[in-house]
Amino acid sequence: MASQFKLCSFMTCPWVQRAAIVLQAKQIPYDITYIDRNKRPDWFLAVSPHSKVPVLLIDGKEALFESNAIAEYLDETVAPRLHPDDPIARARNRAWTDYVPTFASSISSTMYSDSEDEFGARAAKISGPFGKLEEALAKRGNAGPYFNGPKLSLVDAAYAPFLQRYTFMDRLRPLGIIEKYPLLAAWRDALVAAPAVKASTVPNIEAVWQENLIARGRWLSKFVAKSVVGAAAAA
Ligand SMILES: N[C@@H](CCC(=O)N[C@@H](CS)C(=O)NCC(=O)O)C(=O)O
Repeated sequence: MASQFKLCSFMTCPWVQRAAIVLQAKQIPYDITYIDRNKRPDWFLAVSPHSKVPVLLIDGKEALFESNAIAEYLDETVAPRLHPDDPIARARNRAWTDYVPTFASSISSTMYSDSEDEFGARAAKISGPFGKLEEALAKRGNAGPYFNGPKLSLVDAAYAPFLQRYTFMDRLRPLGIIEKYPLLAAWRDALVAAPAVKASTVPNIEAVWQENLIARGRWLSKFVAKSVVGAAAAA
C-alpha cells in the first residue's frame, strides 16, 4: 500500500535528506521517488515553483516544497516533537536552521570546484561557518551528543547532510578544517552515526555521491579511486 507521504528527490540531494531524517526520526513510513534532474516531469514542475527538490506529496493531494517548511510541517503534525518545548530554545533552534543555507553553500561550493585553486579558495571560507557553529555548540548549555542534548532535533536534521558531505569530501581530499573545531567534530560524529541519518539515504550514499562528482566533471572527482567507479551503479 502506498504511504501517506511521498518525497520527491534527486539521488544525492542533501535538502531531501533533511526531510528524510525528520521522517525517519519520527518513524513515519514514506515512499521516495527519484526524478531525472535533466528531465523533470511536468507533474513535478507544476508543484515545485523553483523546480527544486524536495517536494513532499501528502495523500497524493497536497504538495509542499522547501525542506525547512516540510520539516516544520512534519514536526507540527506528527509526534514526537523534535523542536524543544521551550519557546526561547525553539526560537534559537530556528535561528540556527536559518543559517543552514550559508553553512551549506560553503561546503557545496567547495565540493563543486572546477580547479585546485578554486577548491583551495573556497575551502578557506569554510572556517567562518564552522567557527560560528563551534561557538553555538559551546553556548548551548548541554553536553550533546546532539544540538539540544540527547534528543535529535530539527537543527540536527538540517546540518547532518552537509556535515556528512564535508566528511565525504574530507576523505577524498583531507581539508584539515574540522579538526580545529572539536565540538563541531564531535557533533558531526554523532550525527553521521545517528540511526535516523543512516536510514535517510541510499545505503551506498558515499559511492553515489562520488559518482555524481564524476558525472558533473568536478575537480574533486579526480581523487575518486577507480575501484569505486561503477560500484554505485552496481549496488
Ligand atoms: N532551499 C531549498 C533548496 C533545495 C535545493 O537546492 N535542491 C537542489 C537539489 S539538492 C535542487 O533541486 N536544485 C535545482 C537544480 O538542480 O536545478 C530547500 O531547502 O528545499
